[in-house]
Amino acid sequence: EYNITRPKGYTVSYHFNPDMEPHHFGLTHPMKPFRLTLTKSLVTAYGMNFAMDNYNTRIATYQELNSFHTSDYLDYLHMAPPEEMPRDIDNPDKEVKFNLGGSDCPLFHGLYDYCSMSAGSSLDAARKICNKQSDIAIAWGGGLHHAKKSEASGFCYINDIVLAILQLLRCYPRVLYIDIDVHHGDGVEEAFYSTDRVMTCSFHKFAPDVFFPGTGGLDDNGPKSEHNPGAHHAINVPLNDGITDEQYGHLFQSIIGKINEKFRPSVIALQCGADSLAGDRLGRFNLQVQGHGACAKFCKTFGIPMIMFGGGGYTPRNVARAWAYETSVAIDIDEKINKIIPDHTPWRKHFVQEELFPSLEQILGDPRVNRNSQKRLQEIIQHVHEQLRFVNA
Ligand code: VJV
Ligand code: CA
Ligand code: ZN
Repeated sequence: EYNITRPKGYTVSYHFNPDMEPHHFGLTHPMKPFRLTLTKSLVTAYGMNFAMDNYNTRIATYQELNSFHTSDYLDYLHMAPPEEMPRDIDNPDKEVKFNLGGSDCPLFHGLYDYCSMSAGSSLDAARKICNKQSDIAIAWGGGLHHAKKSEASGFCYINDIVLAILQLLRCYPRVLYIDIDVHHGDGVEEAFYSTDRVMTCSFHKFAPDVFFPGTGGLDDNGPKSEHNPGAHHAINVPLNDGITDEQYGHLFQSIIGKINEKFRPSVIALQCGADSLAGDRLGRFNLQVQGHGACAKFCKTFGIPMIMFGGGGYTPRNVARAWAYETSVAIDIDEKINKIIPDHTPWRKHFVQEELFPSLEQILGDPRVNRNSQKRLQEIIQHVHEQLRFVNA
């Protein structure tokens, strides 16, 4: 038994729109909006709602979406009729506009509302941070990092992160964007490629032509011209299959620690894509819930405001464990529940008795072979530290 009370000295806010859940990308599409409800249930089941300000968020307006996305694209997103079957399977010759209507980004019923809800949550989170009414704002319905200003990409239609960062830039001089989704945060990187007010840093599986989206190599560090303010302000950490908590934690702390020292961000935007967990349907890494959550915990030690976004995550029960655990990190009770939430499985006792789970470590799914050598990881750290020599905020 434990009592959950508000963390001392700072405020955490949780931004959620229950109407996102009923939306469907299609029965077998990997993106399942109900993982947001699953997360929220776990958060309330542990009483964490008592330690935070909880907001049911509004829908973003057309004008707000228009601060990044073009009118052409938004109008089409608004008007395009839902289709029964993804075009590229059903009818490969039919025209695809703005990359809408393929099997990755299907046109489903209520799509525009769904996108406006996701963006609305992230914008509300950013506003609470700007107003100083919140120190850590959580928007698990956001984090859709692939969307471009006139194009849908990789399950993302509206880039809520870009919209939220644009809002933060009105009140803060420098924003650090960190992306621990297993995919490269290409949309956010591209949007802020030419400015030194936003530094982007993505950790991802990198294998061009094999793994989506194929960008984000170690040498992609922003515009190559030294006269462009964005030079050296894009950091990429390309990884191989099977990286472990220990390796990831070491990389994350040495890279993000150094960025914090050199760039001195005034606020952090952390994309917490949960497809970097072991056992993810699309992912390739071996992170446990604790290792994933350690990233948020480390960012918190800088004592600056932070937004935590969702993102990928395709094994819903694991997504809920990770985001509920990260919520507990935000409100500072992660030590109390360190084992409970990461291992939360309704029928776990039964499985353990049946010896279906030889060890709790494997609760997320079978680990993948680790293809990250210590030598390579050291080279990555070295390269990033060299980039940061050019950065002085
Ligand atoms: O790899 C791709 C693109 C293809 C074309 C489309 N086919 C279906 C797959 C290959 C080249 N797309 C990726 C997109 C990943 C998006 C990740 C998003 C995020 O986590 O970073 C942020 C929210 C991809 N990988 C796997 C699939 N698509 C995939 C899509 C499906 C599917 C199974 C796998 C779509 C529909 C259905 N099954 C029924
Ligand atoms: Ca990433
Ligand atoms: Zn992803």
